Amino acid sequence: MWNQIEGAPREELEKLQLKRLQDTVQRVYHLVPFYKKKFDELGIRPEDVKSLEDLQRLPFTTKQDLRDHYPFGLFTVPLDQVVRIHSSSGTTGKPTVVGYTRHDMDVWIEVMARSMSMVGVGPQDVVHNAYGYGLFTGGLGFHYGAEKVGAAVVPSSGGFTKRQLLLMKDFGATILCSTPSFALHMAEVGKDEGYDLKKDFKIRAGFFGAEPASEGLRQALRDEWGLIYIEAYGLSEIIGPGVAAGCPHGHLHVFEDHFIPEVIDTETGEVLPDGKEGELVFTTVTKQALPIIRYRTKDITVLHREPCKCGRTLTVMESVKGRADDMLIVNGVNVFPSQVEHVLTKVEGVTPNYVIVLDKKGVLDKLEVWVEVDDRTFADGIGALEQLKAKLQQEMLNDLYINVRIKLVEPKTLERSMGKAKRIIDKREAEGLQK
Ligand code: DLL
Repeated sequence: MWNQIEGAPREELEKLQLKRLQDTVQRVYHLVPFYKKKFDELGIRPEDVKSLEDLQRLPFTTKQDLRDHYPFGLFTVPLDQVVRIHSSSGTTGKPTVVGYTRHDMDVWIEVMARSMSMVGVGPQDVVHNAYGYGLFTGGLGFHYGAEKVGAAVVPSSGGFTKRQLLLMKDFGATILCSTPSFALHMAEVGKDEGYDLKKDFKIRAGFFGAEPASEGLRQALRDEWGLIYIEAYGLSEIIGPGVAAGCPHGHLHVFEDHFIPEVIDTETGEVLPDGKEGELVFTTVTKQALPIIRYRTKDITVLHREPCKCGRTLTVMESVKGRADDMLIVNGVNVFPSQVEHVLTKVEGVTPNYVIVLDKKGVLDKLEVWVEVDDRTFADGIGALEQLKAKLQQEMLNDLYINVRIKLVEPKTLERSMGKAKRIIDKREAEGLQK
């Protein structure tokens, strides 16, 4: 454990959380007109926050609120105290802008160091960091965390897959940081280049995050690279990566002495008890430049609060199934892309490279999945492909209760992502836009 607080008794942790929450509420109320207005409308004064339960009475903050105050309207400090600015583009509208004071950077580096300590990353390690460097928080977040624990960081960023493989091998990288989809792509290119992934590389663990990954995809990465899969979770609005990190027992621990998690009913906004699935909401309690009260992440998960075998007492969040935005409702049945991915990883003959195409046929939604077959099955000819298609359709029906049209495509024809994979093509929206 990097910091003893990760294993502190719950009462001690909650006392700290309450004190920090009270300070944060005072801070935003007095320094940010947006929060003062919202609190006043609800008739809440900062002094009313007397227990952690009172958090539930506070207003939510959304991505739209950040956009409406673009670029620095929700900052609590003047720019001369800001030492870093990041931004995420999203698909529509203005980008979201986040800022850090020196203190915020120290918090971020601390939680990244805690994440890296999950598998004892230290001076003996070479960390190959293939998260994108730039406005995206992935690259620089992992970079500073790896330096903090004393590892040698290779800031390779995304892209240039063949060169990355060469450097990983020649520098003897022991840790890989990347999106799961890019790690899979690297494995594929590595094999094509004639590498023996387990013999030629020394990767012992990987920090994978920034997008959902099904259990099947995780297992494929473990098998291909022979590594320990550590999950990284976070979002720029809260700090970047380092909001939660997977321990060796596979539990994703939230660093809740800095970020308090809640799960709410997406429709009603009611807080749900532990064990119930809903939308994850975070309140930052130590951030200075951009503290956020009850930020709605749109990520769907479940919280658990039992102590873990690793010794941490921190709340565990289940791996995010997907974003509320990405949930597909196909003729009334809810489906996340990661569930489609999981089915694909169970069937021989296909690769977990896929795209979901949504279309409308009359009033009904039509869901088509384009899947890449592997080289061997492709060589087996038409009969084998027809059988594979029927099998996939049946498995989707068994697992997801929906009829899916499968389109098999040739090996290595779907676009590979260098960062977060784009899995959905929504033709329904495109048609709507044209009108
Ligand atoms: O993706 C930060 C990050 C970088 C996390 C590197 C982990 C590793 P954003 O670009 O702001 O920040 O995107 C945040 O990505 O709300 C989730 O929907 C998704 N996401 C992040 N981690 C995971 C994960 C970074 N482990 C959004 N599983 C979040 C599923 C994830 N989704």
